[in-house]
Formats: sequence, C-alpha cells, structure tokens
Amino acid sequence: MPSSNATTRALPNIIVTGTPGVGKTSHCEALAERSGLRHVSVNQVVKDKQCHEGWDEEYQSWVVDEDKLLDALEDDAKQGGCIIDWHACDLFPQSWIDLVVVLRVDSTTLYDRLKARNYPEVKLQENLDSEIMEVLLQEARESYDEEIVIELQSNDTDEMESNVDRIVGWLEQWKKDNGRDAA
Ligand code: DAT
Repeated sequence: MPSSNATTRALPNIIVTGTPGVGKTSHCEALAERSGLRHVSVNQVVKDKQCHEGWDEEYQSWVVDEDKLLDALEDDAKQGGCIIDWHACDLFPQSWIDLVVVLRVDSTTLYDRLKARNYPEVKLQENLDSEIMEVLLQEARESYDEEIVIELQSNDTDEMESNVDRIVGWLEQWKKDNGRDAA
C-alpha cells in the first residue's frame, strides 16, 4: 500500500468512499475504533451544519452545498486524523488527502442492502448502475494520484476485517514515514 510524502498534519486524512451501501459507515466505525482516528460522517456534517440547499424529494437526500461543506470540514482536515465517509470524493482538495479507499461490492449484495433500506426505485437503480460502471473508482482515480487510491472488496465481514487490518497497517507505516511514531 502507498505511503504519502511529508505533511504538516500530525495524522493522515483518509477518505472511505463508494456507492451507498458498500459499507463505508461500517468500515469507518471499525477503523475509528481500531486506529483512534475520527470518523467524519459527511452526511452528518451536511445535516448538522446545514451545508445544503434543501431536500430532494425524489432522491430522498440533501442537495449538498459543496462550498459550505468544504468550509465546515477545513479545520478538521488541516488538523488531520479524519476518516472521511462520503459517496463522492472529487470535491476534496488533493492536499487534504493521504489515502483514498474505494469500497466495492457485488451487485446482488448491493441490491439486497439497498432494498433493506427501502430506497426509492429510481435511487436504487441509479446506485446499482453506478456500482457496475465503477463510477466512484473512476472519480477517485481522476481526482487523486493513483498511488494513493486503493480498491477494496466489501461483500462480507471477513473482507471488512481484512480491509480494516490493511488500512491500520498503512496508518502505522504512514506514522513511521512521517516521524509520528515516537510517543
Ligand atoms: P454505506 O455507509 O456505504 O452506505 P453501510 O456501512 O451503512 O454502507 O452498510 C450498509 C449495510 O450493509 C449495513 O447493514 C451493513 C452492511 N455491510 C456493509 N459492508 C459489509 C460487509 N463488508 N460485510 C457485511 N455487511 C456489510
């Protein structure tokens, strides 16, 4: 796994991204518990800090105001140690980010997960298409250096555990590379 270059951050920032339902929240929570990094749920920030232009009835989601969102996240990102949980990644400045994890899942599993969430049909179908077309993976590869983008499968708990192990291993290496492993 890649490690990043010198930075002023005491700890790295990691994005965990992917189509809704791939397992971002589950991974971020497990990773936060293991690593001590902060889980930054962008959904929650959008709601709490009102970084939106209203509610989209058809999609049943907020229409995000990206400028407001970036302002709301900037201090945390500068400090470092954030695990950013969001179904997009191209809006974050490259300089903020040390690792981009793109989670992937088989379509049948994704269908079951989104169905269980009672997603509206139009939203369910769009998300399935997006996963099949690798939209988030492409977005990540176009927005960041390819060495910091990793694709991980998230079909079952074994995969999730090994993903979290791998990211924790990357974090330990980052601390060594950036002289933050003293303490
Ligand atoms: P997201 O935050 O990407 O929308 P989530 O973490 O809320 O996804 O997960 C959606 C559902 O799928 C939830 O019930 C947990 C389950 N899930 C996700 N990833 C999984 C995995 N690797 N193994 C088992 N269950 C998983």
